Amino acid sequence: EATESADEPDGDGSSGAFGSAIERGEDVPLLTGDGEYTDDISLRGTTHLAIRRSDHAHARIESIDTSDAAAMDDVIAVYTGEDVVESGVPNTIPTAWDLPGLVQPQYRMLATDKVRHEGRGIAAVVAETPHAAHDALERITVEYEPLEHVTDPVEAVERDAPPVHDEAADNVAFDFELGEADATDEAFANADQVASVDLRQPRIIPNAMEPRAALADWEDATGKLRLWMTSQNPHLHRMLLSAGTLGLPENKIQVIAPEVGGGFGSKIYHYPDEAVTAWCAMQLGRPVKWQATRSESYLTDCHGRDHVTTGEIALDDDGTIRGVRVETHAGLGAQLSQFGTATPSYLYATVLSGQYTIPAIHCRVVGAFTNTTPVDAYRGAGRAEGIYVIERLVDVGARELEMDPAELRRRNLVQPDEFPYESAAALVYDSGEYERAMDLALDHVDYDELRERQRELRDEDRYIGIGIGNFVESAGLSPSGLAGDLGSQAGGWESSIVRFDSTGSVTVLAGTADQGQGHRTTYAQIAAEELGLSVDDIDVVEGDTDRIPQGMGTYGSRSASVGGGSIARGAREVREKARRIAAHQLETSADDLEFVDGEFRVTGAPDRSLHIQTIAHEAYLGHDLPEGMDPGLEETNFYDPENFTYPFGTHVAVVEVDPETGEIEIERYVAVDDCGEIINPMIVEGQVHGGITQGIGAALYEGAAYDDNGHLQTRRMDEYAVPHSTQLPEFETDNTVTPSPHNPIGVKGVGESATIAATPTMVSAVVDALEPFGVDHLDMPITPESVWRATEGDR
Ligand code: PCD
Repeated sequence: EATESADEPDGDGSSGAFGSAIERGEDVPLLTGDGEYTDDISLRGTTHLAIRRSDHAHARIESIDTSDAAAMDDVIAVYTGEDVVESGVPNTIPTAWDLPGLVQPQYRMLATDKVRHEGRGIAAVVAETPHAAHDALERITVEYEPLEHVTDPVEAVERDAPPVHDEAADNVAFDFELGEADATDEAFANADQVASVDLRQPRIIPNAMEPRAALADWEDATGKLRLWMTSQNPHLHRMLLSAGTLGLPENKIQVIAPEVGGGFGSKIYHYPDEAVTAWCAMQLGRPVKWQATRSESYLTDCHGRDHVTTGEIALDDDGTIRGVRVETHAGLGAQLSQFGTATPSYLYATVLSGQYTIPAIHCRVVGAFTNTTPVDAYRGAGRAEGIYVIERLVDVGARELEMDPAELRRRNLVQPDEFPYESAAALVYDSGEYERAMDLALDHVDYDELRERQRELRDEDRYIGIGIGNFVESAGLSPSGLAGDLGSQAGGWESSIVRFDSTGSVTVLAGTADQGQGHRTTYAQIAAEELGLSVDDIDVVEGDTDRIPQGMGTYGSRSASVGGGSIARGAREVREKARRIAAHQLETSADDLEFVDGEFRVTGAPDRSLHIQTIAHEAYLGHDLPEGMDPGLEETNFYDPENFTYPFGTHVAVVEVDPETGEIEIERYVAVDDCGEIINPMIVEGQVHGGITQGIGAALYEGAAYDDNGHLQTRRMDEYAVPHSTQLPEFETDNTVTPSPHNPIGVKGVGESATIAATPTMVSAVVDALEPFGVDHLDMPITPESVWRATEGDR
């Protein structure tokens, strides 16, 4: 059931496009193998790049001998980090988010002096075939002086830990604080009860279906670089290549993201590898292609999470939350990835209020360098980690008070009339009806009856658990001014072009870049709605910086709200120009025109009308336009959101745990999500399914592990457990609709929501099942072994 919105899509609604479960037009080529991915693209004379990587966690490079490799058949060139330095390019992988006191060590395209994590690139081989390039890697001889290493973020900042960088002897990249320390201490001192939890959120490896890839083409005569790559944000890559690594003028770089097979955060960043690909093409004057292998991806795609946290919650006996205090050590890996600083600081600490009214919050985050793969955003980025902490705290708080966990949540929810709600963690939530979504989710499972059943089953030695996950997230990154105040080196706006072609079809060019989300369908729905057309009239173009001059890209669940907001605004401007042309040609005033079914009709004289597609034709003919009006019918729009959007919802999981075998069976999984106005319910449901799956993956199966030598142990798909469909229940999804009051089309993001919700929900469920065993918390991934160990004494 939808609430009324002041800010619904503005069209007349007659196209019916916005809000319907239109099938994804892009799927046919994707599902039949016709989609064109980076590796499918071939240029004449293409050569192939392979990268020699460090197999040490930490070592000084004594020498690199490339002569054997260079002499091999079909090998064209072998380069080391020194060659890149000598070429004189800026050679800097830049940080995109500054923090007070941040230590920013040098980060080059290829290592020169030291390697600081396993998988760090040290040499590049270009050959006629991919096989020749890979074979030659083994013939490069590298002599190392191994150094002591550290992989754990807490151990890294202990005294005597080996420094990853000389610039940060204590391995502290930043020491971040948010909230009021004194007020929080006072809240804790005055509260009736305090509960706490120590927890770890392990490293997650993104596992996009398509590993990263790049194809670079350098045209010497014009000094132009064309780079096809697996990018979530081609314009950002263009900027970072220009200002950071290669030093080419931005107008001499074209970045193209063709089909991209999933990203989940991992394809936001400017990695060394794609820059090396481009640099090699510039040296050789021939196209160069790099395609990561799966195990290369495990070693080099930015990992997610890696938090070690102590959280405390202060409560009164009646269940009122008085305060929350959190201290986290966040592993950053060996180098700072672009948003590696923002993810565990601002994106994390600011959601610690969750859906609750909490008067005092204080959070400290120590960002630590470790000899591991760099860490950055992974689906839910920061907000997933933060919501996990507050939801675990509410659960342990409920145990402490012996109160039902749903009841404790309910007593502290922010109420609908409190919006806009400014939390003690510095965010202003735009709108929400938390209790309505929570009730709906609990009704789906008949919560009270289920609790009854849980009690009965316990008498038979059967243990079911009911997990509840309430979430709210800051999506739609981000208002540019705010981002700038907090240290961002980039804006948070989005840009689009809405263009009528002269025969009446429409092209929408968008600065975002899809990796499977379905933008081509949903953007067409937005434009169709605003222009009174059918989605078939609209073609959507993304992912090419030469066709779409500006953009910020796809991450932080921003494309629907910021990208879609921009398209709606552009389409409205187009419609208003068309209205003025119609008024002129119908010899009436623009105010006297109604817009119905794509037609401007004179009020009271509906037979006098002009269709917007006819007007488009007139606009390009230019024969009969209003005095002073320029021909053409297209608008470029830049939309800078005034706030984040705040999707929310409640997920509920019902599990049965067998303490004898440790087996966890998911009986039911209910997700109620509120992402404001829904553009396409089928796509939203798909986003929720994928999100739940990744959340369950983190809770029960996934997690990267390093061994004592600093080697990644989970480097293949049979060593790193992503969930299989057979391990998942049928998901039961539902929605409430609370529009965002400030977004032009009332939408909020949804891409990350379910991952944020599912992880705490699942942990809550398993821990709830094990209450009779006195288990208050289990760290992820909760494996049968960890269940078995936790129940050992009591079985
Ligand atoms: N929607 C609708 N409605 C609403 C919302 C939304 O319909 N209300 C839809 C849209 O349009 C799109 C989708 O849905 O289509 C999504 O959206 P969003 O939320 O806005 O988001 P985006 O921006 O588009 O995207 C992004 C996200 C993220 S962030 C992530 S991680 C993930 C997700 O997305 N990734 C991915 N999802 C997905 N899917 C797929 N298929 N793939 C991928 O990769 Mo980050 O920051 O990067 O960490």
